[in-house]
Amino acid sequence: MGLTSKSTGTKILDEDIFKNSKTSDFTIGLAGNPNVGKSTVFNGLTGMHQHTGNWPGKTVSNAVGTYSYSNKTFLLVDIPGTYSLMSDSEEEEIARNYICSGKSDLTVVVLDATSIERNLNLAFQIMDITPNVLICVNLLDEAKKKGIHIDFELFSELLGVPVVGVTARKKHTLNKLTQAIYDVCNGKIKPSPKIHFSKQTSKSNTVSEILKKSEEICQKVCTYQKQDYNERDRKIDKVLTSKLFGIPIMLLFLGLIFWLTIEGANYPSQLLAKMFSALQNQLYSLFEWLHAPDFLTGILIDGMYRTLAWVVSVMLPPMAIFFPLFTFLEDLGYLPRIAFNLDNCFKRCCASGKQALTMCMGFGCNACRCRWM
Ligand SMILES: Nc1nc2c(ncn2[C@@H]2O[C@H](COP(=O)(O)OP(=O)(O)OP(=O)(O)O)[C@@H](O)[C@H]2O)c(=O)[nH]1
Ligand SMILES: [Mg+2]
Repeated sequence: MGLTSKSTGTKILDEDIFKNSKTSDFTIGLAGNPNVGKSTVFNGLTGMHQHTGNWPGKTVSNAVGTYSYSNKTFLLVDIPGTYSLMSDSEEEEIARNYICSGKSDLTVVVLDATSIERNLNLAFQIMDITPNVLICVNLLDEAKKKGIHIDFELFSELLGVPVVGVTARKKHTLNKLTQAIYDVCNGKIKPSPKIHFSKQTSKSNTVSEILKKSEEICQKVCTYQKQDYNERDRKIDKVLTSKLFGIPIMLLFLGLIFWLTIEGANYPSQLLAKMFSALQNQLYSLFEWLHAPDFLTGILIDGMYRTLAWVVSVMLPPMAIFFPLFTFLEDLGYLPRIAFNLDNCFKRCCASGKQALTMCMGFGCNACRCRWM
């Protein structure tokens, strides 16, 4: 049983999903909290290149791709991350609308293996809407590093729906997921959720009861080599997101990155400009030797070559410095903290802290625009 995949484009509207679903045997929605690896799972299954990034809010619209497994075609919908079906940011509304629309034959809820307790809240809400749920616990490599062990059989038994564990970055680990999706879609496995968010809340009339239930499940299915596995991260988090130090540390980091980018880019920019200028003289000599007409020299060297050389020498060095530095902050896991620190401030102008990150990236283009003007 081989897996073949086919991409069908990104940023798809709901009508397009409907059209595509007609040509596929099953439609699968990929839901979950932000930054749990949904797009990485999506890319692994469909062979597409959806943008992934270590910060919440990377995917802001539905994207679709298809893959085939055992003579069946599956349409996979990568939904923007959301913490709850009650959230109200634009991309979270897109997620909620799609999940609640009932357009999927199966909803795969992706959980972060290192924060199962927090992630389960959304899973319960989805199980309340549809019984056709499969839980995919991702980031098993990170969980292993932290000494977290998960009993998948017990997990599945307690929830009443199939649970599989994957490390989406390693494609071969997705085989279990493809098999489980196939089995559920073909009726070999029948999910039957045991916990219902709405029923529980009406009984006890409090959401905290549900949270207690999510906590109980976690205690049963997760075993920790070190109980204080999260202690160091929490201490660092407290400082990085504190009211007193959060913003100054953020300004320091971003200031340092911009300074390194602006100052550091001058040297390679000058070097590239000199190199292109030397090459330009050689090109003039070549065109003269070829007796090329003036208008051709004007178009090709004065026009195309000089513009291209100028753009490359001005734009390439800042990008070559800024993006690796930004990726370094991303790999450190600092970007979601920036989003958190700026959330209040951004909310005042009806935006979200997550937008700060794309805004930071946009600064490079603003600077270039100013120079052009
Ligand atoms: N170590 C590790 N990292 C992973 C794994 N899967 C995804 N990641 C990383 O986790 C980060 C988030 O992945 P995405 O696929 O963008 O997450 P997402 O759930 O689509 O995020 P949103 O679109 O913001 O909701 C990226 O940096 C991925 O490279 C995994 O199995 N192991
Ligand atoms: Mg995504």
